[in-house]
Amino acid sequence: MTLSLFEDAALYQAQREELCPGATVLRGFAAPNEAAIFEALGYITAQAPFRHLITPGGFRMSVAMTNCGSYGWVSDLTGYRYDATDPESGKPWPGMPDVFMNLAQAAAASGGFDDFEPDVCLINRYEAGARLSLHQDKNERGFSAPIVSVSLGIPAVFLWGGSQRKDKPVRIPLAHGDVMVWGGPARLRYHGILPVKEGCHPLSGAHRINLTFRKAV
Ligand code: MD3
Ligand code: FE
Repeated sequence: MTLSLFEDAALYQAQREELCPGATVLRGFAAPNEAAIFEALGYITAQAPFRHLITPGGFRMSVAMTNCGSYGWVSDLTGYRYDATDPESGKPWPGMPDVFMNLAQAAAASGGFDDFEPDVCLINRYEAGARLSLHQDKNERGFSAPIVSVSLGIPAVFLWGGSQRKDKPVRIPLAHGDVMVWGGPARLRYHGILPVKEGCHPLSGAHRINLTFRKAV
């Protein structure tokens, strides 16, 4: 049996873990929509292929990225920013598919944040060995909206830190379909992803894909 996103709230309730005020893990929340999500990813990456961005410090990121929505997160030697144009194509980013928007809004509401209106979906692709070191997400214009993150494909270990870089992070395993909502007091916590182990998933092959929905502007 396949449940739609909006069915059986009681079942999802049982899968909800509140890590701290404002931070909620929704285990398997995206799984019912996996086929539509991967179909949409195909359209997005045909227009805006995954690429390895360069950090302001001159390093090539091990995570490959692309975006959809009104803006996209980009990095180059001049810094990090949100831009309405894909610098590779000179065109606007692909639009946010309905299945993405509906999933992000349903997850935000389930995490306690009504009226989430994301204008960016940053899409991260990890291959074996790729990682994201501890950082804060603070390129957005405001921090009142939550961030919704969707894990797809091969598993990874999420590092959930504190409000200072030196705070020792807690390790949280993330599997295909898991969704996390970060808002309120949790919004500016340090976080990262440990180097991803080799694996294979029927929908993503050797990759882990992460969607992060943000209100950037
Ligand atoms: C906690 N991505 O793209 S998503 C990122 O799995 C990013 O690709 C990771 O961190 C990934 O910036 C982690 C989970 C996440 C996203 C944003 C957060 C956790 C967060 C913002 C504040 C606190
Ligand atoms: Fe982040």
